[in-house]
Amino acid sequence: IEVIEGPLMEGMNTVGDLFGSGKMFLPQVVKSARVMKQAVAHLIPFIEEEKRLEQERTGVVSKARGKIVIATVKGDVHDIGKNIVTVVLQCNNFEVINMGVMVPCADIFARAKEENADIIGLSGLITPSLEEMAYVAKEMQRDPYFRERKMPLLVGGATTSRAHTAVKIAPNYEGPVVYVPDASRTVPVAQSLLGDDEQRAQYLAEIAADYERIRVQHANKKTVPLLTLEQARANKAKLAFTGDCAPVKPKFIGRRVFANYDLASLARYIDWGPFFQTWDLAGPYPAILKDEVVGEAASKVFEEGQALLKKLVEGRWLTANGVIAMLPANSINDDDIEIYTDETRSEVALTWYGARQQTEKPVIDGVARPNQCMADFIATKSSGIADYIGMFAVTAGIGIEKHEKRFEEAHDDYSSIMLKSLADRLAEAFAEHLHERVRKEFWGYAADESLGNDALIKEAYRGIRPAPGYPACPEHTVKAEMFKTLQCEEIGMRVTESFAMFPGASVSGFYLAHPGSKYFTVGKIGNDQAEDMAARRGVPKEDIERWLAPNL
Ligand code: B12
Repeated sequence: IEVIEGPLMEGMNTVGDLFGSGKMFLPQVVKSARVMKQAVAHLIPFIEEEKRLEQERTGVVSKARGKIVIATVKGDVHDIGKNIVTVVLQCNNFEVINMGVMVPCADIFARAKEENADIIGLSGLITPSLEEMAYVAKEMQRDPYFRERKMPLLVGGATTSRAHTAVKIAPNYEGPVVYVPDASRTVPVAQSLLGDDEQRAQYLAEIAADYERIRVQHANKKTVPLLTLEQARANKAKLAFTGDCAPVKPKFIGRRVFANYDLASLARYIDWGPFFQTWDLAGPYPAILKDEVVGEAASKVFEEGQALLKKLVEGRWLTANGVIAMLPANSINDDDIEIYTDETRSEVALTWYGARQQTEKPVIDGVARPNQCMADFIATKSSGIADYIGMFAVTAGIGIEKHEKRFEEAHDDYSSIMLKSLADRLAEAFAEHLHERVRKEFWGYAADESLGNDALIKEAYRGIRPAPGYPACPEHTVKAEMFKTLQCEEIGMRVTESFAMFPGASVSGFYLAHPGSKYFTVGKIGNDQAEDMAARRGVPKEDIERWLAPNL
């Protein structure tokens, strides 16, 4: 205990202070934590014995600063952010029980009770997880164990926000609910929540006032003027589907599987930008390597990332599998894309229901900008023009568990997080690379395209690769049908009940080839569109309201 509480804790406190004041960066913190964890693991048998003797002697049970049960919610597979938060809290002498991913509410509750936890922390990356978090808060309210203790609930992860937490999660539970934007903020928040009564009361009052302000602002928010769905449709993007813009028939119709894809060829397509985002280092790549503030930390983590990448490629640690399909398609009902099983176009494989922009568009040089929808980029069925669409699902995460486990057993969170972030990069690189092959070979509408990686990252090619969940197509549910059509189980991929993909390092989406197709943000849509979509899909309007909640 002396070794831990003396030199090791002193070291970690220095790391914590430097991190808190922006003089040290996340990779260094996670690495320092590795030293601490490995040392503690070595000392634990001795400590347990000492603790037992000490307890026997004094009757006093020593305690960490607080115990936090943390989990990625049901249906969501992402855990890099949550694992980083775990490490940072542990560095600061909090005891953290990290329950992993896709954890149902009941399991979180059972564990929190069993461990006599002080705080519950939830993480989520995609929008369906927001709803699950609101559900957990409701259940905490229903359960007297949490309600009476007013056990704090922390909320974090890429799609969560202060506004969403204040408006949609906090009102469900009378205990404190706090949104935490990043790992470095977690420590002061946990400290305040578990501090002495006065500190806690003051912090809770601040949070309550802040969230109340947000709720009032939200309620009074001037709603952006929306067109009716009918008006928006009348102002759709009107593209030509003849001449140079006539649809090109893909080289094959149907599905093609790419199993055990060569990792070295994928590594060349990596976009390193988001890699630094994972490590909380801000700035564009490659300039970030020379950045005055974060350059040194960025260069180091980059170098170590490259080294692990080399190892995992050479040692074939991961299996990359993918599947694509090229299918006939036409747009129907203005906003939807009907995708057919074959050229007879008699049997529908699936319909991709689209959301259309409804905000009023500016008029530039006398021309109103269009109210776009993905369906605008595919020829209408009534035009009689035979158009096509592509679909893909790729993963680079098969086989990752074994290596993650190995690192975790060695108390090496740094390498475990590094490995996950590289698997994610490879999955994206796979999507980029297959898309290039689709344009040049399988669809073949850009056979002589010749672009370097920078140009690919800047999307300087014809056509787009929208992924369900992205701003142009914010609705995730289509993945269930895509996965059926692509027969993804054959390549070891599946969707969860919240439409996240498993393994985590996976990407899926559509290929659109029209030269005028581009990404856009759907943004706010109206109630009339929710009603119309419910009717088109034959589902209750409440389902649409749930699936498109952030847009409504
Ligand atoms: C890298 C990335 C990926 C990686 C995986 C990321 C990962 N492993 O976490 C890959 C390439 C696999 C991926 C795939 C997809 N992605 Co993505 N992805 C991103 C990106 C660019 C960065 C996310 C990231 O890694 N950030 C760094 C980590 C460390 O941050 P973090 O997880 O948020 O955690 C920090 C904090 O949030 C906080 N925190 C996190 N959890 C907790 C918990 C507690 C208790 C506390 C206190 C704090 C806390 O602390 C952490 C450390 O500071 C974001 C865009 C963005 N700007 O965020 C999109 C984004 C998250 N992705 C998105 C989508 C849609 C997808 C896909 C569904 C697309 C698709 N159809 O293929 C898939 C889903 C994959 C699956 N398995 O289901 C959307 C989600 C939006 C939505 N509407 O749902 C985003 C926001 C992009 C966008 N603008 O549309 N993605």
